[in-house]
Amino acid sequence: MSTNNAMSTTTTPMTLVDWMKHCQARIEVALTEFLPSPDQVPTHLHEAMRYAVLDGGKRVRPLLVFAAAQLVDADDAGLLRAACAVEMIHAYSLVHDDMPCMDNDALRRGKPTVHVRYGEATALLVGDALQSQAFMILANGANAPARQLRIVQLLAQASGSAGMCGGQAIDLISVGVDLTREQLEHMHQLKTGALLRASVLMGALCGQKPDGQELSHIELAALNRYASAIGLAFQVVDDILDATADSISLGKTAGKDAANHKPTYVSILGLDASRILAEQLRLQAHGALTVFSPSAHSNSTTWRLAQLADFIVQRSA
Ligand code: GRG
Repeated sequence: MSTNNAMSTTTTPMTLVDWMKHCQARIEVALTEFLPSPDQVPTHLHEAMRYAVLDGGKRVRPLLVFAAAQLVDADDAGLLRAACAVEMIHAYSLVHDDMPCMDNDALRRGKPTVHVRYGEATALLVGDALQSQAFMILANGANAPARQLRIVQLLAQASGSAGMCGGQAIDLISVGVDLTREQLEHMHQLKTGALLRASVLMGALCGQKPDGQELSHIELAALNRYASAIGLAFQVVDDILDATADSISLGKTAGKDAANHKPTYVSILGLDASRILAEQLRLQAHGALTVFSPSAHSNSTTWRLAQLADFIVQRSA
């Protein structure tokens, strides 16, 4: 069964949970293959890279790649490369974010952070090497060259100073600062939103539409609106969970935002208004998808994207 298939081999569509499990299993296998072998020298670095990436996390970004690829006829091998590349960038960002020079955290994905387990110097190198590995995976990809180049550009833009790194830089200088809601939104669109947006667009660029056409500007703009809404929703929910959930459920230290005097949606809007905002963003995401079909039903190409918007807002970890 294809990763990209919205339906099971029978006519009954897979539930979201089953589809996620199916995709997550395929992602795990592909990540295992795309990471350097732990037997390869320097073995301690390769072991630490695998520790950082494998066996943990929700894999939201790869799932978005798969879901967006349902709009096109995507080749499975190219799709897995895009999905694994974006997850490696995400894993690198978590490793660096957890280091003492940044967020200084000891728990990630329910286990000790990479610098706690392997030391700071190795953690720094793990992040660096994962970033290189992500682009190596894409460079060796089999998509049509023009689309593959666009995929590389999207990931580079989303992870660099105009995206995730830029957002992280703003985050680091915002501790204890009273940001406006607009400033907070800008920071999160870069820090978290950029990579989620890239995931959606990368998936959509993994093939052509069934009629052999490229996605139109109108369709790409709709995907951008969808991605902006879920990117922000992801962060609003992250802030809500940080304030309301416990460390065991989250697999990372809860309550850190308030403890570190970080501006968040909860600190600026309050808990109730943050929950209302998350729901509004979920509906905005659904609204953007109506360009493709008026409503998301189980045989529409946007069904999984719509379901992932729901998952992002309704998740508990
Ligand atoms: C160090 C360049 C650099 C960037 C760090 C992503 C990031 C930027 C920092 C992570 C800190 C953080 C808690 C951000 C909030 C949203 C977020 C990215 C949460 C973690 O993503 P999930 O929930 O994690 O998708 P899993 O473990 O499920 O993959």
